[in-house]
Amino acid sequence: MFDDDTIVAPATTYGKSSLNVLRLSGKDSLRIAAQLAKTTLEELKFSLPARYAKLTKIYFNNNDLLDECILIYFKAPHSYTTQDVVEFQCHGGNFIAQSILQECLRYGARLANPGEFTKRAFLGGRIDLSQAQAVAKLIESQNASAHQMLMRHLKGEMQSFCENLRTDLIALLAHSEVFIDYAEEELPDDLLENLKNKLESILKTLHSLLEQSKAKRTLFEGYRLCIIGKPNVGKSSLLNALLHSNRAIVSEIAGTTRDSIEENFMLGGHWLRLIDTAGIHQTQDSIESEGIKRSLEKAEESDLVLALFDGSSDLMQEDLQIIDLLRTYQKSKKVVALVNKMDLECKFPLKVLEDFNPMNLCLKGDLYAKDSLLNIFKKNLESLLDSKEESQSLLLTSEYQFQAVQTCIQALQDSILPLQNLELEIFSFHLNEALKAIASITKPYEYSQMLDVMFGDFCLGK
Ligand SMILES: Nc1nc2c(ncn2[C@@H]2O[C@H](COP(=O)(O)OP(=O)(O)OP(=O)(O)O)[C@@H](O)[C@H]2O)c(=O)[nH]1
Ligand SMILES: [Mg+2]
Repeated sequence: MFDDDTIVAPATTYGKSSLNVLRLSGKDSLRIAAQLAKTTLEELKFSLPARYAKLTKIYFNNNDLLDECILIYFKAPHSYTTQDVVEFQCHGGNFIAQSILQECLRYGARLANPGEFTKRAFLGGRIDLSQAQAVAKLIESQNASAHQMLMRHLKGEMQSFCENLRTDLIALLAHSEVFIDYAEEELPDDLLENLKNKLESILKTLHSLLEQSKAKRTLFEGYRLCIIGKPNVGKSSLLNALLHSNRAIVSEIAGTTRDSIEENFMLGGHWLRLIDTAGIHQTQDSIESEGIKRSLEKAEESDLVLALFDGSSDLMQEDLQIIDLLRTYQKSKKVVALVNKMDLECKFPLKVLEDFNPMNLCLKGDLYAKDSLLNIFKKNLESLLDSKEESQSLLLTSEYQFQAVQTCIQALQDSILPLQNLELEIFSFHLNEALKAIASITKPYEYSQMLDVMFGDFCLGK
């Protein structure tokens, strides 16, 4: 599975920046670096001790000076990939980094596949699969809590969890194997009870891991917040206020927003996707109807619905429709009711929203004053998201881990009946399946194709 090639890739994205980093990994890394520095392997080995940063002139087109780079040599096995690694820290911009890459290719390196550095770290035994997946997810992590959980995976907590589970399963298996050849009447009286209790306790642990992880899934995917309401209540004004920009058109004409508008923004430690939608109301206009259909779809797909009501207007049929929607959404997601335009005389019967603990809002005037209603709402929203994310327990972080745990649970459930019938061979067979599923979270050595697919999700250079 370990190929012999020396690979190269940029570790930073190209663009206007002061520095770029490229990495070479493999047995020829130092030789290739020496060729770029127009020196011999021996001289470079002498002048570039492992783990020291050295300012080095790099040449291209044979003799033209390209850049002065910082070179760092990580000697195998003390590197990320466990192989010889040379890191080039060059000046920013596309040209220098691209030219270094081209020179490395010319001297025999191959362009790394996405995730290949981490794949080598895994194959070299430096990290296990749960840690490798944490690396991939860390790069995309959307909020502080997700980052914290991924760091726990990276530090090896998932590895320890799987090892403990494996030890328990092996103990169960050993117990069963000992008695496989015994006749039923020779079996200890409490054997069935003992095995059943152990099995149930393992299943309980796995179920709780799965349930908690399902509940916190949005932690790793980022929250989607959808703003809904009848026309003209201030949905687009809220989007603009949260983004600090005039992203959406705001006007006193009802039906201004025809199609949904999506933007990302940061609130506290949370990276959110905010969706402004077309106002929900009865209409014969086919374009407006399509917009409203989309509003409902967006609300359906989101994790949190912000429903806006106009405090300066009487209760209308559309408001009742929105309240009905909130009751339905409440079953599967968080909903927040907001009564806007509180700078005007309040005509809206707030009582109809009492089940939703509505918050007052005003999107006119000094929005960003410390005690503005917008700021109070933002603080409340932040703590709502914090409480949604709070988790002391370890969580599964990828679809792959979910599947492995589900397979393990299934295998253990399949083992219950044979255990009750004292068919210990079949019981052991299912336990082995459960063991395989758990091992696949950290060390699935036998699945080389699967590894390619999994590491393919990484970005280049990691
Ligand atoms: N007085 C007052 N006017 C507001 C407030 N918030 C928004 N408005 C005004 O209400 C009108 C409608 O605001 P929008 O943000 O376009 O409302 P919308 O819900 O996006 O409307 P549609 O896109 O048509 O569904 C605009 O004239 C805003 O300036 C507020 O808190 N107080
Ligand atoms: Mg609008």
